[in-house]
Amino acid sequence: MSIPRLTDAETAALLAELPGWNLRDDGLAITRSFKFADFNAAFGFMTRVALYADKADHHPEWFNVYNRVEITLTTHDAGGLSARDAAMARVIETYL
Ligand code: H2B
Repeated sequence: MSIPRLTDAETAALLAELPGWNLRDDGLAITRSFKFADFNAAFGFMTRVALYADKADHHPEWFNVYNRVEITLTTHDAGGLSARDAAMARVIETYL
């Protein structure tokens, strides 16, 4: 399924809306690093994100070591950023 990519203006607006999120060098994804008190808090956060991702059928690329979580959002079906990544980033912010 093909999903429209965000325009450059939409991408800029999204980054302005979401402090802490950065555009990947290739412009095709947004990333954010999170640091929690400990592994329990980090994995609890990841569990909440995972349950949302499952419902939304939109999945993060992520990396975890102990209390650190790095998340990359991109839409494979769009070949870059889409409204799905924007929606997911907004939801992730509510889990902090
Ligand atoms: N996650 C992400 N990040 N991008 C996608 O394009 C995507 C996904 N597509 N999760 C979904 C699953 C698709 O493969 C299924 C078939 O709906």
